[in-house]
Amino acid sequence: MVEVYFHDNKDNVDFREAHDSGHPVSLDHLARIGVIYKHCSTEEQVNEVALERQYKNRDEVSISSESLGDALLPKLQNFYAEHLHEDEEIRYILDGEGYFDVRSAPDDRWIRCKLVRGDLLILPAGIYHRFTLTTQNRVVAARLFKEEPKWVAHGRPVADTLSIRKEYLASIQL
Ligand code: KMT
Ligand code: NI
Repeated sequence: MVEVYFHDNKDNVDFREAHDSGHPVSLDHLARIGVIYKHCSTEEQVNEVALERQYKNRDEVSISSESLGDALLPKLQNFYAEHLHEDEEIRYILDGEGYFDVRSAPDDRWIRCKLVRGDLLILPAGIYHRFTLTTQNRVVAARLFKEEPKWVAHGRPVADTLSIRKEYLASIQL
């Protein structure tokens, strides 16, 4: 089951550590910034969510030193750079675990979601986020896309000027 809390913002410690500030965040708070959490014990349930929300594509990624070797660290550094996408996206954990950090608004604080097997997160288009493994160092996840996968990750602060960012901020109740 997911754990959600404010990140402690300590940048001198490995980003795969828990970084738990001790301040929990409710699923309601997540929903207010457009992030939806669900637990799906079967892939059937994932398919239902995908169908409901009209998702057309998906892939599966395995992120670990076994699957990526020396490419793991550069990949993690990429995932951990704050960015947004222009489409809503679903992430579903098939095995292992990972942290999705999402930016709260309007306070701009990092909220850390620790996802384990069976956890599903819907990230709205235009939300700033980043991803990392836990100290378990391994995740297998399904990534679902509404349309063709849009890999472009728009970094901050350039992405502040994108219309999708403005639309996102307008869509949440601040
Ligand atoms: C993202 O959008 O940052 C990601 O999909 C990270 C990897 S998915 C486990
Ligand atoms: Ni992303």
